[in-house]
Amino acid sequence: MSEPKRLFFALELPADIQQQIILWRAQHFLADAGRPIAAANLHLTLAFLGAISTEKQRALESLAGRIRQPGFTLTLDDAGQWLRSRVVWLGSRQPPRGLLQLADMLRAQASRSGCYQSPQPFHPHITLLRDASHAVPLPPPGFHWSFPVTAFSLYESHFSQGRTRYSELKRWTLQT
Ligand code: 2AM
Repeated sequence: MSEPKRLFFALELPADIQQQIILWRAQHFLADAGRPIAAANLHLTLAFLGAISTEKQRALESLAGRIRQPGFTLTLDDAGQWLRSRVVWLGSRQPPRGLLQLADMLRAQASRSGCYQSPQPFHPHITLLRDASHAVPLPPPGFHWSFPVTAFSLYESHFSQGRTRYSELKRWTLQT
């Protein structure tokens, strides 16, 4: 039997926006603010699944494939810090309804399949810095990225040689 994998559903960010975000981050955060997430690892988690067996993975993939939902536009215009989880994040002042519906659906499917889901409301965010244990000044408002979301994906998180890598396992297209 294969080892359980650490999986999550997430939205990918377009590569040009990942690059713009890391340039903006370098301009607005000091080097000691926290550990920066690599451009290619910037993503927005919809539902975290934890360590999942192949059998449960297949069941969750089949449920995800039944989701019928239109795409939406995501705007990133908010930033904050959670001192408890030592994370600095980028998010949306007004998350689109489509994003909240998609995350709710995936979280409900995960929960019904026995994956623990926090009862806390979903707070869509893209982690920019980890290990940010001291309060950091946040960039002035006015930053803004917008892009169409046309798909969501299942990712595996691997940790090896001190680095985390995410690989996309499967992708589902949203309706146009
Ligand atoms: P984070 O960036 O806020 O830490 C892969 O680890 C992704 O899953 C990250 O986006 C991470 O969110 C999220 N994640 C990891 N552990 C989690 C948990 N226990 N609950 C919810 N999301 C989690």
